[in-house]
Amino acid sequence: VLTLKETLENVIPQRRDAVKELKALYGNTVIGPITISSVIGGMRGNQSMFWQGTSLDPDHGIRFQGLTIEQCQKRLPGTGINGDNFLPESMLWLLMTGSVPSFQQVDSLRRELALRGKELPHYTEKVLLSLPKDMHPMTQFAIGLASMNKGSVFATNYQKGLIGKTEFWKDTLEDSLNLIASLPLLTGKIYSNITNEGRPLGQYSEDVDWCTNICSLLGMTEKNSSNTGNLNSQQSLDFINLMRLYTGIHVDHEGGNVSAHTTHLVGSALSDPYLSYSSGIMGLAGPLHGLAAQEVVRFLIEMNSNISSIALEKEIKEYLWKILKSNRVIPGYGHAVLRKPDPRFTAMLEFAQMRPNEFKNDKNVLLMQKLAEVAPKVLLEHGKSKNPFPNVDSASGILFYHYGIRELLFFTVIFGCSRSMGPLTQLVWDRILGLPIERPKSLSFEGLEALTKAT
Ligand code: NMX
Ligand code: MLT
Repeated sequence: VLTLKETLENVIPQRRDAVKELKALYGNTVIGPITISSVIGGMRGNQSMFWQGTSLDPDHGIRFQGLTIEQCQKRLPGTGINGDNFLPESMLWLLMTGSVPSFQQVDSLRRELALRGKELPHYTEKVLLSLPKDMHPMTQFAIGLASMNKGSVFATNYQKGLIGKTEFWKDTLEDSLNLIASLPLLTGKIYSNITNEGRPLGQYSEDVDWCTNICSLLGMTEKNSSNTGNLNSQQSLDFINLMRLYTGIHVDHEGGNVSAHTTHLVGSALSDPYLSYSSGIMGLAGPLHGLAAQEVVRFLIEMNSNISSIALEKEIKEYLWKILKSNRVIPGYGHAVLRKPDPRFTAMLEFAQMRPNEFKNDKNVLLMQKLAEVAPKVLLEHGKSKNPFPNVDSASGILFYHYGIRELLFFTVIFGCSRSMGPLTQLVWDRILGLPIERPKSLSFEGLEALTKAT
């Protein structure tokens, strides 16, 4: 079986030629206007980034190398055990190479990552242990990742002048695979820092998949002595599959989202993958982006303690209006690009709906479902948000909470494990294609004003 790197090597020449030809033949083709509104409006709608792995349709949502979530669920390999979700390792292969892997290819990548990730650098362990236990887990995450730049193969070989531009991608791939592989231990370390004075909650194994290791290190398997969630064997299997589903579909959301764009921007200065993705994580830690995952859980719990019954739509509406009138956002709703319910939200919802007995008495999960009916009506009436529908963060955190992960600030770390795969894939491709440093032109008020007079 060819490795991921060998498979990539076979794809590269044709893709390099195609991009070179596109630029040579059509480099001057105009692809859209840039308006003053977009310049002072977060560049909304500007089609100005090159991004290969995923694309986002406002009405139909995310596609991974052209495949919908449903198609990925049908076609991407899992463990081979009936009922198991596809492995995020499969998604990584798809994003990197553009093709659906075979079971053997995924299994070899699973094994490769498990071997690469079997220990954290000692200096990273030391840095993490020295952090205040109440420091936000996303800050710990970004610091941990940035510290790993000390071992970057790309940065070391670049400093020594050992590699030429056409070969940059190889060390970038090496670092990216090492980074992704390190995430179970890094995540486990952060979780044990905030819950267990840094003492391990579970075991790492070279024989299992990336998500099983994440779950084990969070103490979320039945046989763990800590058994964080007091899970029985069915719940423990379900939790691992929830983790596979979640981390399989949060990998990327085309290039313009804050975490992906930041990783790409920082990487364009030839910062190594650790520094680039650490910056992406800092962007993911914003409440309008990934931190909404924690905000939604806080919001659902608070709302539940303020309403007398989930069945009383009137009370839910009043609660939502109170938030809107105080100029706050309803977390988990709205999107910069999507104009329909987020299919990632639907996939997470379906996970709960397929297990009615597990969730029938969980009033937070029930409220999450009810809110998906009520909040869009309120947001439509409010009339501001261009998209009144639930986004990806609406359902995810509360499902993890159900199984026993109760530290709200931690949810976005799980998002960050998944998001590594898309932006780091693009970083490898940025280097394969030799893309230049990103450096758009900015305009002052006077500069914009002058342009209005010119037209
Ligand atoms: N609740 C209240 N107001 C909203 C919401 C919401 N959920 N969504 C948008 N608006 C407001 C928005 O604040 C803006 O108000 P103003 O004109 O006063 O600045 C107005 O509606 C127009 O915004 P849009 O153009 O619809 O949205 P935009 O593209 O600027 O922002 C989000 C997109 C996702 C940042 C925005 O919808 C939001 O803040 N949602 C809540 C936070 C959230 O769930 N974020 C997670 C996104 C997914 N992720 O993981 O990254
Ligand atoms: C994401 O997954 O990155 C979010 O939905 C935000 C976005 O696409 O802008």
